[in-house]
Amino acid sequence: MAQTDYKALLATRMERDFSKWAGQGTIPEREVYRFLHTMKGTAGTIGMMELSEFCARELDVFSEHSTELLAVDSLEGFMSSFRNYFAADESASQQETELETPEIEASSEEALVLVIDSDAEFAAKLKETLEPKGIPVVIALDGQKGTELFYTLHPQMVLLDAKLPDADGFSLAERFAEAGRSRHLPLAILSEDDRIDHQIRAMEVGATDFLAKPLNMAYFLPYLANRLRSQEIVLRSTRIDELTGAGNRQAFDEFLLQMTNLAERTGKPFTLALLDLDHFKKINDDHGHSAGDEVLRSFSQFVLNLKRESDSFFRYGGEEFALVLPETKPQEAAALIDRLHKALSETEFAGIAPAPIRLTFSAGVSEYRLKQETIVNKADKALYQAKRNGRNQTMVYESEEHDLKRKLNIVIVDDDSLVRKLVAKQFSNWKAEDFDIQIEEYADGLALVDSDWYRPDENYMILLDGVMPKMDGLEVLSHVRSQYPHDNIVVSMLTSRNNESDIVLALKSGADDYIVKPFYAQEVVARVQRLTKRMFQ
Ligand code: GH3
Ligand code: MG
Repeated sequence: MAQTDYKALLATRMERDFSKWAGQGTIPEREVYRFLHTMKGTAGTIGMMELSEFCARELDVFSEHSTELLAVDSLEGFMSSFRNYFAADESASQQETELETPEIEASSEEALVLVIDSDAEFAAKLKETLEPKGIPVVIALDGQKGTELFYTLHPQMVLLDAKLPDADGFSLAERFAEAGRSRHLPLAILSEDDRIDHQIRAMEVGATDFLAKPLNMAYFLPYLANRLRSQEIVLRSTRIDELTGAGNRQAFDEFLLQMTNLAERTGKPFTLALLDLDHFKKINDDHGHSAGDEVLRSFSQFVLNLKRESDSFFRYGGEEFALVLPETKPQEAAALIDRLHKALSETEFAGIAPAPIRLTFSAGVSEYRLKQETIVNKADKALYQAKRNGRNQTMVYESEEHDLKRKLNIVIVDDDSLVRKLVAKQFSNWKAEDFDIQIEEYADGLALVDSDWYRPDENYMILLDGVMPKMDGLEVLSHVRSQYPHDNIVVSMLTSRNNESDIVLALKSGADDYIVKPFYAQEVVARVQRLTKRMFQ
């Protein structure tokens, strides 16, 4: 649909509201407020920026909580201003925004910045400054959420306030610095108190920088670019994952390329196995992330000791490892890996937690044959099958018939049908390699909550409007967070950002992210791709 069609739809809806008002003679002030609020978001989303700004100004005049009744006659000027924005010749002067977009490709791995700061206004300002420059930002308002996001999202940079409501920023920095060392993570401690002993402490705990608040943005932007660039350069030049001693992702990518080239030249196939620890998250939850790190180290050493000389072992990411087995058939590889399973079942890892820890892993195996470049993808699908079959086992990728993609449900909850349509349409262009995508729309919170939407073995990305009739976004959010597990549900609030408390409440109530209205649907899709890629893969 082109922008003009959306504009026509919006005009029709507006006229429907106006004629309803005319029939009533009077209308509650809060209804006018709600009308403006919705108009503001939708107009901005479909590119009618002037109308959106007009609504924003008018919103200051009306109150959301008023009980007053307004005479419709007194709103005539107000209504004709609206109609003027839709006048036919205006479409020429209005800047056309192309909403029809080409097919979307999955976004590549790019820098993600994690801001951990209880000052939501400050964090939001960073987010809203960096994102237009192509650097996505995710916010945590306390140490606990910050830790969770740090380990799940693997950010390329962390900005951490020294004072957090539930943790000492310096101690947290010490843990992150240790865990992030293998990826040369830039980690800045921020504080209003820039006394020298604070700065010294930041360096002692392993932060790479100390930044005084308020930040000087003119300095901050080049600083950030500088840090991200050097991290990339260092990463490209290192081969070993410092935490585990396995080869790192960079080494894996290069090695795989060499192996495929060799296989194509010589016709000698090789096999790839992806190994993923089972229920690893529980170790973090039960014993803390340092114990989790220790387990990763122990597991890696365990495999390095038992693997054949000719096999190469890498940390693929998080708690997932890769084993490349040259001149080995998949069934042979599976037998080898089953020997690892057996040896691991006889091993206890002591000294990490109060009681010895036992581990299992699942593995997916795929053979490289000529001209099949998606070997990682196939091993990953086999791994997914191994998980679905109950974990602690090896699966060999057989054929495309058995492809089992992860299910990702994009759930759009917004009372504005135009916004729903726009966003849903944009998502329908997403041809995801790794996910089977389903788009679901709900007209309000109650419609979602009352429906049978949840299936435990699927993943969910919920895009949740803040202001809705019957049950507003925050109520839906609290319901979802209290009734369902966090692991497979990512929630992003769509907020009109009337004030700071909207965002604070959303993040405090368990939202993982927020998107400010008005937004462009393409932006929403790009954000969702990034988040889901990191959260669910
Ligand atoms: P499954 O059996 O399905 O694989 O479950 P799981 O818990 O192992 O997998 P899931 O993907 O749900 O969680 C993986 C967790 O690993 C999430 C993340 O917090 C944690 N993690 C990732 N990288 C690191 C790391 O470097 N150190 C620590 N301590 N934890 C990590
Ligand atoms: Mg796992």
